[in-house]
Amino acid sequence: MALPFPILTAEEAAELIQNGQNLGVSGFTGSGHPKEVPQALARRIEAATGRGETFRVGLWTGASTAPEMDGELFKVNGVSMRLPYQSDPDCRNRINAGEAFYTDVHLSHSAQNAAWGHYGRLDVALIEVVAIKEDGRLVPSTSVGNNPTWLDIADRVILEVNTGLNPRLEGMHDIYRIALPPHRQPIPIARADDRVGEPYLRVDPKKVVAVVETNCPDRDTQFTAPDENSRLIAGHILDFLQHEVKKGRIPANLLPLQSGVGNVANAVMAGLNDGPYENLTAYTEVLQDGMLDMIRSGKLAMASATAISLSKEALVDFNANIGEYAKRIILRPQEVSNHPEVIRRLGVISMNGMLEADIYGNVNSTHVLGSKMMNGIGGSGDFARNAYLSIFMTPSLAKKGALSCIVPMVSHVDHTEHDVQVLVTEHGLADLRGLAPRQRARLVIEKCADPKFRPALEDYLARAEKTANGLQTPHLLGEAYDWHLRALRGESM
Ligand code: 0RQ
Repeated sequence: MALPFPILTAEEAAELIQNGQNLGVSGFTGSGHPKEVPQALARRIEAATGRGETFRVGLWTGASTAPEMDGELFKVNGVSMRLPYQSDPDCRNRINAGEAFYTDVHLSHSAQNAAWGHYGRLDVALIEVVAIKEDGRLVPSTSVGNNPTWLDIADRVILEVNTGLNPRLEGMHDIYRIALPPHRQPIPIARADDRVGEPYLRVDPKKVVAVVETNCPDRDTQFTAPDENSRLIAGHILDFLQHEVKKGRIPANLLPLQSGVGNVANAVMAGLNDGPYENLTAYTEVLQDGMLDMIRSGKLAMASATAISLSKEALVDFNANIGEYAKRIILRPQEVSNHPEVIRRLGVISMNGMLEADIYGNVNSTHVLGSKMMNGIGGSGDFARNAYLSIFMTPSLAKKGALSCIVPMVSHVDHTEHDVQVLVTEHGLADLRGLAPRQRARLVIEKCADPKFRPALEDYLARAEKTANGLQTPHLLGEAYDWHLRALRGESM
């Protein structure tokens, strides 16, 4: 059956998007985003603003995208509201200049919030796919993200069919739909490798107003070789996991792993790949190079994620051996990959980066010096609250040693002391489970703080214990943020 979808150019499709509309766009950590319509839209916005007209859209994605999407649209100041996670420098600059609003929301919540209408009406879904089947089902791209929901709730749909992607991605996805309450049922995933849905996205054909053919690769993610700090952090985590296995608290093949984005996370994977493990599994959001290496070496039996985000070299390997990888990778909607119910049931071991932690174990993942947005909470909260083990890691110092990543009180809280079980820096690992705040503070200072800042933290704690108005979580409220104030003045903390 030939589908009656209009085949349009990117320019023609961009003409279908109007000022003030909300766009639900595919894309998660630089993979699976539309490549050409956003650029055509940016040109249309630039032309309109050149004529003195206002042209701005709301932009909802799965997570971060790439320069040809967030970058182009934010360069022309064409986005009034962005959610739920971003990492593009142009996007970040507009947010921090107050020129665009940003709603930083847990990745697992974004689809249901949108379906409930909390973000307003979704006018257009703009989704990259690998192919459209004869019966209208869609072969998803390198990320699934929020696509099922965007396709469901949008008034109109524009599809980018990217022939540059590997057609053998077909079959790798598992699209399971979660109904809204009161119709919600348990998600029947009991193991990370359970398939519970179907490999295709579905769309009401009447809503499809344009199909645009593209032939573009995903953004490639650059990973640097693990630096000394990353290797040390990875080493502490590996020793800790080994200790937990010996204690009989986790099995020899560990529990399903979730790993955040970036070089430290990748270094931990490299460490695990060299470790004594077999038959590991992953229940995570993003599959990066490190996990691909582990699948290739046979250490990682399978990985469930919502996106594949690889370097150029890893992508070559992925495409060359996709038949083998397809047996071991499942890509799910992000409301399933990040679902609290499944994360809790599987007992995930969660490892995420952070900007700073305080001596009591509260973690700031998002705001530089309290006010300035970095990327967003992403999936870190979905995992931290519900994981069997929630681990946060960072080098102990930032900005050439001027900033301590261990502070008396974090300048913004993303993960509270109740959700943070383990803190790790290059100096050591603090296992906070079962400890009261003052016990935690001693351990965090001893194990995680850089020696340069340790005496000042010890002094803060000692004076707080003497003079605070209570000894559960002693603080010197007039002084707690002096560290950040010094940094804001350009001084060392
Ligand atoms: O800034 O590049 O301008 O120098 O923060 O720091 O050390 O490169 O760390 O790449 O591992 O990212 C929390 C941002 C860490 C990331 C964060 C400055 C530092 C540098 C980055 P410059 P690094 P990483 C799964 C899970 C939230 C989302 C998440 C993140 C920049 O891990 O976005 O976990 N997490 N999702 O100089 C001020 C400090 C600082 C600091 C570092 N204490 N104060 N600035 N920096 N520490 C993925 C998804 O959810 C999609």
